[in-house]
This record gives sequence, structure tokens and C-alpha cells, in this order.
Amino acid sequence: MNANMNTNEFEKLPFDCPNVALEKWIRKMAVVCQPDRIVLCDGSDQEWDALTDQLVESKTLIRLDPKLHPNSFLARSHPSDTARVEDRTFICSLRESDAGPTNHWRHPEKMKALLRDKFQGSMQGRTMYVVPFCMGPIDSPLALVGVELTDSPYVVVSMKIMCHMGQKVFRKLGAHGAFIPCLHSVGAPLAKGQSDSAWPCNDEKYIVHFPETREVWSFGSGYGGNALLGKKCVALRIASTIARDHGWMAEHMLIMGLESPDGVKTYLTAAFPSSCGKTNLAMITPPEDYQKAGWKTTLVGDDIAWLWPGKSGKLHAINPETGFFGVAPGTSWQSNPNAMHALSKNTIFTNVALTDQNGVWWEGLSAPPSHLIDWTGQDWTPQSGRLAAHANSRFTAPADQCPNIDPEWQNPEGVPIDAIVFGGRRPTTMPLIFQAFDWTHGVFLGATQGSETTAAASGTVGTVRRDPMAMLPFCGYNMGDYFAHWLDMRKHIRRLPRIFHVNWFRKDAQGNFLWPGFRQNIRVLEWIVKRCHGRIPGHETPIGWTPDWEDFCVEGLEGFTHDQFDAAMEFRREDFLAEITSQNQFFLKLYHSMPKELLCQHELLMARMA
Ligand code: GTP
Ligand code: SPV
Ligand code: MN
Repeated sequence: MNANMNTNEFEKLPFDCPNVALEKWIRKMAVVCQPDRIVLCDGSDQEWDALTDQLVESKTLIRLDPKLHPNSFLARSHPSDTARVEDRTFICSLRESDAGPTNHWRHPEKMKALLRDKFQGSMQGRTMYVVPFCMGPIDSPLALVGVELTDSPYVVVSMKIMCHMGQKVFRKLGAHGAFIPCLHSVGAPLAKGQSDSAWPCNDEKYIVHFPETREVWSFGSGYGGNALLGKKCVALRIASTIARDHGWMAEHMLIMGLESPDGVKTYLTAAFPSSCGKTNLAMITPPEDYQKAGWKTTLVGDDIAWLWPGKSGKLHAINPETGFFGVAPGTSWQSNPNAMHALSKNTIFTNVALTDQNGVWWEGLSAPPSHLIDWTGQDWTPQSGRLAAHANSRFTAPADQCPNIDPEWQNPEGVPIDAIVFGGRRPTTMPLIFQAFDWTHGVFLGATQGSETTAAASGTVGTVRRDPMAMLPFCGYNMGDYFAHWLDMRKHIRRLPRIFHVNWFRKDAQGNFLWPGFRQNIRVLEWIVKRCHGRIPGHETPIGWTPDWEDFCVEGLEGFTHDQFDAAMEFRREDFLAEITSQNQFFLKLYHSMPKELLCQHELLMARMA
């Protein structure tokens, strides 16, 4: 529905809103933001067609060749708005200590006053879209309903891909249902007659969470996790605080299934930092010999997992999303055919390059074409000496288009988890694979996880930083309390998952990867699965259980020698002593909230190393 509104007069909404709290909130926010119109989004295909037409008209989207990419579009963002902005992300709990030393904090009252000022008139000349959304299968006990008010139609169409959205959620909400209010503005009001830019945004950005009142306010950015508020803001930052209060876990993890030749299905989750291979692993296609032997892989989720102690006594996991917001560069028919199928239609690409055939291209897709329009809209040739696609360019694609989507992926009861895997980009120090001794040691491995920084957040790329459980940018409360919650969960899980640590990114002195990675990672998964079911022995070392050469399958891996395995698996005392020092610096930062068990794990590791 669509009705012209007289600014400042939102006495009555242009649609029926049976939910009194929602109606009140929309009207209040409309008075602040002063949009020209308010539209309730129903999530229908007709709405998608109308909005994408409008976005093509306004030059935010370019329609791709309908034969090459049916119903698909390219968006180019403003060069200042290409990734999450961690230094502009705030956790505004009442007490600073509840946000903890790893989050930016402001007092909620002060932040709200500041934001009210920012949002004042911020939607002038624009439409306020009301987007009801549900994270998680609609009938899941964990499902969270939110409503995003946004002035970005690009956000609306992206939300249709990324989560349950529109009429069905509005119905679930009913007259009395609770929802998480999420206010979003690109922060670029239009004066009368002023022409719009293709990617409106504001230099000043605020991505703000109020964990106690469960609210999100996002200002100034239209990109990814800054603007699609169901994803990082609700399903991780707000959900992690809800999960702590109610005995479950909201994690930055992929969820996948692995069926071994004997027909046994094992589900696992893996927490790798942003742009470190979750999508790649979640969509893994086993090499042909593995397929022939009967190995099958399925995908439940590629970015977020919600976990709780299920009826089976194991941790159960659901993916709260319905789409992928995946890193484009490096994705190809060789590296990730499932992703290529998933993005073959009904997809929005952002900041990739445009081909002369109105198709898309990015580094790593294929040999570079002789001419492209790069992500900034300029002509590009292989001689240009710059990236054609932004390093954090992404595809937004429906999850059910992935050929190996798990039949249980929308099961409200989730899937039972046997293994949790931690890991990151570690050019040195960390071996290919090892297993924690027990839950507490596993939590320690997650808590001390580190990784080279990537392009998924703005800032420097390539230095190792601590990113515990891959949640550093996404934990909605004090990281020390979060560790305590992980340790506490052990008491509520009858059949604990085994915990592992992997590293696909170790390099030799010449800078070559020591492990082929990608689909060959199935060999590591095979070892994990066999360990979970107690089928093979492990080798006890000071850092954990490791595979012996005899128990690690390299059959069919051309030219991968025993020596190369040893190099990928090596752990060196001097590396680990430096690692322990670096871990300690991070623990010191959290000193006041650090659980004693983890400090004890730290000492045990040092003792084993000595
Ligand atoms: P977010 O969506 O940002 O949370 O990231 P993600 O964890 O889903 O990252 P994604 O799977 O998109 O990772 C992409 C990057 O990881 C690309 O640079 C890939 O080339 C690289 N990558 C993924 N798997 C492997 C691997 O097994 N080996 C190596 N060397 N690189 C890999
Ligand atoms: C990440 O950075 O971990 C992402 C991309 O998954 S975004 O949704 O932009 O946060
Ligand atoms: Mn992510």
C-alpha cells in the first residue's frame, strides 16, 4: 500500500496495523524521520518487481542480461560505503562494563539523544519502508521477529532474499506479538527537486545496539551488515544477549552436514572470522573420488548458527537466515560450484565488475576479460593495475538455490551437532588440524582464536588479531561474560560436541599455501567425523589431539607427500611461546571478566609447552 503523507502528520498510517505497539512506534519514528511516504512491505514477487524496476530507474541497480543472469542485478556502492564499520559500531548497554572492553560504548540515553538528532528529517524526500522480518524458521521456538524501518529500497529487496519477510511475518506478529524495532536510514534526505545519487549514504555512520531494550538504530550506511539489520545486528549482537539470558547461543558459524559412505550423517558448525572461508566450507563439493566412495555434503547455513540443547541431548542448530551474502572474489566453478549455482538467478551483486555482455566478473572467476566496467563504474582492462571487483564485493542469493541445501535446513528443531570447528587465517604457527582435549580446552581454543584481518571490515588488512569464536565484532555484551556463558553451556548439554581447530591458510617461507584447501578440506572433515564417532585414535600432543599420517587420507591427492603433511601439521615451541604471549595480552584486556577456567587453561598450555 502506498499513500502520500503530509510531513509531520502521521496521525494515521496508510495501512491497517493491528499491532498497537508497532503502530505507535512507526508513527513516532515517522515524526522524527519525516519521510514523504510510508509503505508496508508484503515480501511478494510483485513488490520485488516494482522495487527493482524503481531501483533500475534510479540507477542504483543495473539489470543484468536476463539470459545470463535471470532476474539479477548489479549495485555499485559509494566508494566510502563498502564494508562493515567496526569503529562506528556501538553496544549501548546501561553499564559500560556490560559492553566490555572489546565493544564501543556510549550511555543509551546520550546515544539516543544524539541519534534522534541524526535521524531528524533524515528521510525527507524518501519513502519509509516497513519491513517485518523473522530470523529463523517462522515456527521455530527460537525465531525472532523484527521490524526494520528503512529508507533504502535496496535494503528491502535484499531483506527479501536474506530472511523471512513481509506478509507472513506481519501475520505471525498479530495484535500482541513482540518485535525488535530496527530503525535504518542512509542519512541522505532529499530537498524538493534535488536529484538522488545512485548510492545515497552519509559520511558519518552509527551502527547502534541497545541490548537491554533490544533495539537497533543504524544511520549513514546502505551496505551489508550495516544496513540489513536482521543479520549481524539482530541475529548476532542482539540475539547473543537474548541467548545468554535464555540459555542458548548465537554464533558466527556455518552449519553443514556430512554423510559418510556408511550412511551416517554428521552435522558440524564452524566459526571462522569474516571472509575466512565459511561460505566455501559450508558449500564444499567433495572431490570425485570422495563422491564415488559415497561421501555427501549438505549445507544448512553459511554465516550464523543459533544453538541450544535439543531433545536429543546434543546441541541443535538452526540457520536464522534464508540467503547468502557471500564474498564474490575467489568464487568460481572450480572453487565453489554450489555457490555458482546458488547465484545463477534472482541475485543481487554488489561492487563486482560488469562485462560487455551485461554479465558479472570478479577476480578469481575466470581469465580476465579484455574489457570491463569496474566496481567504481570506470573502464577497466587487465592492464589497469587495479581490482575490477572490490575485495569485499558480494552476492546476495537465496539459500534454497544452493543445490546441496540440507532437507532439514528449515526444520524448526534444527539439526544435531557433533563437532564445533574454530579457525582463522594463520600464515604461521597453527597446524592444519587438531582436536581439543575436552569442552573447556575447546572453549579456550575458541577464546584464543586469531586471524589475519580481511576486507570484510574497513581498516587495515593482513595483521593477526584475536577474534574469539569469530565473534569479536558481533558479541552484544562483555566478551569475558560470553566466555563464561560458553563454559556454562557444558552443564546443559548431555552429549557434548567435540571441538577442533583448523588452519587452511598456513604458508611456507616462499608464501605458498601448505595445504591445497577448498574441496580437499573434506579430508580434514573426514578425520573430524571419524574422531567424533571414536573410529580412529588421535595422537596426544601439548596442543591437543592430532592426526597421524596413517589416519589422515591423502589418497588421490596428487603429489602431497608425507613431508608436506608434516609441514602443514608442524607446531613449533618458539611459535607457540610467541602465540601464548599474544593470547595473554588479549586476556589481560578482559582481565576483570575473564573466567578463571580459561586462565587456568592458559597456564596448563604453558606447562605442557615447557
Ligand atoms: P563472511 O561472509 O565475511 O562472514 O565470510 P566467510 O567466512 O563466509 O568467507 P568466504 O567463505 O566467503 O571466504 C572467502 C575467502 O576465503 C576467499 O578469499 C577464499 O579464497 C578464501 N578461502 C576459502 N576457503 C579456502 C581454503 O580452503 N584455502 C584457502 N587458501 N583460501 C580459502
Ligand atoms: C561478515 O563481515 O562477517 C559478513 C558480511 O558476513 S556483513 O554482513 O557485511 O557483515
Ligand atoms: Mn559473517
